[in-house]
Amino acid sequence: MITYGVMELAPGAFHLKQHLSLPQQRAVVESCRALIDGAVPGYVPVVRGGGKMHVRMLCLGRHWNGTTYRYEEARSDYDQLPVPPLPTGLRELARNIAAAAEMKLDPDLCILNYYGADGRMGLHQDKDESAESLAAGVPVVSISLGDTARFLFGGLRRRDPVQPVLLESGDAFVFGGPARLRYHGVSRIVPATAPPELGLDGRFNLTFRQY
Ligand SMILES: O=C(O)CCC(=O)C(=O)O
Repeated sequence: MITYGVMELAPGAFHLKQHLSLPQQRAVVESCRALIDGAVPGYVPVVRGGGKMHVRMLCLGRHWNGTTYRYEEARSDYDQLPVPPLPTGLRELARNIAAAAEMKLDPDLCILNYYGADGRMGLHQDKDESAESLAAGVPVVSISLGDTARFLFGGLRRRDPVQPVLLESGDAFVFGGPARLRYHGVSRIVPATAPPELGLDGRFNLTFRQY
């Protein structure tokens, strides 16, 4: 049975509002801070065509290369450093969130993004995971922490209408099965909306995937 508080936005797409308690949010924020300012720090990717992304990114488990759109072991598009491992606790958290939406995910990678006040992300599909994973509709699990984001959830074609969804601190969003390849993005961050207890300016978002 799908857990109470889980809203199905489209077949296979679930918004789990306030899924993480404040102490859980605080713990994940601390991990994000330590990771993104750690020995292999977050950076602003430059993508194919030369544009800079509007987030600071750190990949865990596998590195997503913004120029080849492929996963790799070391950051060959940036500083050649090996990708840090995906911490077990985060992996377990994502697995449990997928289960709350009655989906199965055993993540081996996570993309951690930090959005400042002017952070955003254009509409895109998450389609660089393995053909098997995509064909099976293995879900992406997303966790939002800090400032609210105006998340856009679209269809399977770029020109399909998009549904705006406010993702607040502690929310999770799961999209798999028939929703796995839906377009999505973040049009803006709503500054100063983070719970004060987190001491966070801006927003962390983690998307867990199974290659
Ligand atoms: O920040 C978000 O909510 C979405 C992030 C995203 O789409 C991605 O990392 O591919």
